[in-house]
Amino acid sequence: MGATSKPRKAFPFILPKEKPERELSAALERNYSSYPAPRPEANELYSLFKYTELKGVDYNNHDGTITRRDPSKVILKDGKYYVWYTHRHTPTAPQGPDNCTDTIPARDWDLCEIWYATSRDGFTWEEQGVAVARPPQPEPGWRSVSTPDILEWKGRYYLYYQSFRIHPSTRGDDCPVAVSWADSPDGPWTAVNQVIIPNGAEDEWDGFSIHDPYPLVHKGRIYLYHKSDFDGDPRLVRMTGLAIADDPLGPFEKHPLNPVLNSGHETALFPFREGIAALVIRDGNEHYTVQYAEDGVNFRVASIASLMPDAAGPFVPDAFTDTDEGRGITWGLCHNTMAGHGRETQHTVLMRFDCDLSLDDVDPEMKHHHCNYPPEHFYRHGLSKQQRERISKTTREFRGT
Ligand code: AAL
Repeated sequence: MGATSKPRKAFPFILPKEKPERELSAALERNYSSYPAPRPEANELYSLFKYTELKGVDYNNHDGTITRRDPSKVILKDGKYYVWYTHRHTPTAPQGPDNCTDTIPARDWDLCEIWYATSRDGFTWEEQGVAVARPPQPEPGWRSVSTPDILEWKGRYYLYYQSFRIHPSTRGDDCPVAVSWADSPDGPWTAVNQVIIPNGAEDEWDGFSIHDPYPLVHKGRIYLYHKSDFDGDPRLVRMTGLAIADDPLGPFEKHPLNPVLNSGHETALFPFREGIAALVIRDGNEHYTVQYAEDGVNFRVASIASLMPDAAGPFVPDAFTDTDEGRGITWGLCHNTMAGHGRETQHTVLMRFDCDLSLDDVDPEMKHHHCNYPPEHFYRHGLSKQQRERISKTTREFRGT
């Protein structure tokens, strides 16, 4: 401030609800222009996430032989909730690429089938068994079918899923997306033996893997979001793209602006107001954010969250109603890949999550700004042996000993 300029009044104690008419720092400017509200409590796309263990599902004493993971969206039909997921029941836990066989899995989603469960309250689930089995060799999926999601379109149901012809450690977890259809969520499911979303060319972002298919109905069309792993230097980059069709069996047209989300892994999406909101959960610069795109394509960060659900499959009542007033979500199922009694028995369990990302429900407890973790939680993220050695070396050098 120059010696002659007028002293300015400090920023007010009460946070203005609207952007004040004054010069703002970049952070304050962003607080008013980038987020739906200047405080998280009033931000409809901000929430805490709370977790509950599911009742009714068994994991063989968590010995690693049973896994349930990558749940679909939850749908409600005739008073019952339905969910589909990857189910593995193998003689042992995954043994890695060098020790796997036709019955011993390489990875947690190898040698799997797609199973489903129903529930009256969303907490207790009754497993109903297989929805989509592995087809005979050499059809896509003979090695494993995994990571399903559901679409309801003109009274018929469609399950999109990853269909492996090689075990998922063979060449970077590559697989195409396949589809099966049924007239009822209870099946029977008919497999369509064709690749629904083909990979791009080898030098394109989706040249090798198309994972986590996630269909919604938007603007009268089928919007199918999916992830791809690419780049590979030093580790794969994960982003989310969009393919649009007028028929569930395609052709799906890849959006020219793909990838449409610069981060995310198993991204979950839902209609929100006139657009689409996304839970951008793991990986990338914008992991752990909730984002929003009025056009379903140009996403912007709407909130930053903690302890978000991995592989969320929310209950999205208006996923297929072609709404332009999306109401949001309050719960769903997700997974945690760290179950078991250590490395030898590591497997994945389904869990329930609750949140308030809804225009209808108001749950002030979900709008608190932080989660409290005990010290043990932090110590579990401890230093590796190599890190301890590096730190000791640097410390010795620093102290000159
Ligand atoms: C998940 C998903 C896909 C991957 C594997 C099983 O995180 O992204 O489904 O292929 O892991």
